[in-house]
Amino acid sequence: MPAAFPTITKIKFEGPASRNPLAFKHYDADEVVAGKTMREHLRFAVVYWHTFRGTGSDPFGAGTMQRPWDDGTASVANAQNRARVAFEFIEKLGAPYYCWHDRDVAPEGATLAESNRNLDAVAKVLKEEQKRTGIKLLWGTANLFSHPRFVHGASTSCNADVFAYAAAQVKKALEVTHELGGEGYTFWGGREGYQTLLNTDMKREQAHLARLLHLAVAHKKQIGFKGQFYIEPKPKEPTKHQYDSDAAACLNFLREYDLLPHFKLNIETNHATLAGHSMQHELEVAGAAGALGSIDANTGDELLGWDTDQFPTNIYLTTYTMLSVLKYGGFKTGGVNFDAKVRRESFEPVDLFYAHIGGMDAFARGLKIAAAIQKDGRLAKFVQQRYASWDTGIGKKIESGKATLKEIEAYILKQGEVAPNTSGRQEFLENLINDFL
Ligand code: XUL
Ligand code: CO
Repeated sequence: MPAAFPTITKIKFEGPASRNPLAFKHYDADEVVAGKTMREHLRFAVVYWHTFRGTGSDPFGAGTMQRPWDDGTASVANAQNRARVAFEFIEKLGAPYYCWHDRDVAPEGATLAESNRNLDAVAKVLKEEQKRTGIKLLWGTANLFSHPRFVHGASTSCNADVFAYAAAQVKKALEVTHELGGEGYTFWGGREGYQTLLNTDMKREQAHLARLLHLAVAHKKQIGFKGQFYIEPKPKEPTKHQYDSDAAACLNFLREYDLLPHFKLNIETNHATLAGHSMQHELEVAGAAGALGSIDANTGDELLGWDTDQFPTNIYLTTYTMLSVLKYGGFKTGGVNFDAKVRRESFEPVDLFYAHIGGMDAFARGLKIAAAIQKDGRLAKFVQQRYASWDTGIGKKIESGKATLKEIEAYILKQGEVAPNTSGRQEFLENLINDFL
């Protein structure tokens, strides 16, 4: 097979002074930062659906992407060829992982049996390529939203047969993920939500979603799949309201249905924005619950109110993201999956390289800056000292649950008035962060 990117060789680290657009300026995979290499910290994953299936179409116009290796057919042979191209790309880029939906890697057939055969045929090539290159699968997932059968949702459909179809599809996607040594499996509720409450039994739909997840947990055990399960919050799009709306809603749902021990969250930046939160907020909600699993690193456009899935280039964003990731002990099974697409106007194959190099460099800088802030210690110390009144005396007693309201009242009656509060020092802390950028 001729090379798909014949003029591009392996992307190297050349350092910040380099002016080569096809080189890393900051991501040096082997450089040790805070005790681990950057490769181990960041665990970058290339996303199959946007990078190899994205056409550049939008609601106003057709696809624009130039992908000379693609013959434009939905044949298995084309999908297998595309898989080889994907590995040429990922290998030249030097990312250690990739992620897919079942229907991105292999074409949907006329029946589930045919779709499963197609998936097996492409998975065979994926497995060969993983072996040849050492690139691994960060997570797999099933596309339960593109086909018209999922018009009313998948597990939350009003039609039980649609639930059954979705469950069967999840079973197969789990098995293929397992076969390919996937380190995780993600559930994003593509159409698990509603357009209008007038036709919706919300309680029943949510119970059905939980049922699917319980079935997946049971099947995972049965086939001996040890990978991590993730839920990916998103508040809306394509439905008006998605049940997995944000990290807090996902955690509440998982707790209510006794699923929390089996799941962590895959937090996506642009989904946080759509939920009216910052990425850091979502990471902190997940991290505090011990459920920070992985991230989808795309960002939105501040002036557009939809999921634009852009590559991350904002150093503040990557710094705050990595501050939270480091704070909660770093990625275990998860990583930085881009889930981003090049702009419709960036249609040449080389743009895929520029996009990923930029995202990887932005995260490398974020990691280095966050590690330096952590090592400096002033930020963490400030927060610790801010709560010092809880470490002794009445604070300690209240926190540990040993004080009654009566005792607390007696304490404050004796005290008279509380000691003056100290400043929150937001500006001081913002300046402190800037010292490291
Ligand atoms: C959609 C989205 C998905 C999930 C995987 O907004 O982020 O692509 O990451 O299904
Ligand atoms: Co995503």
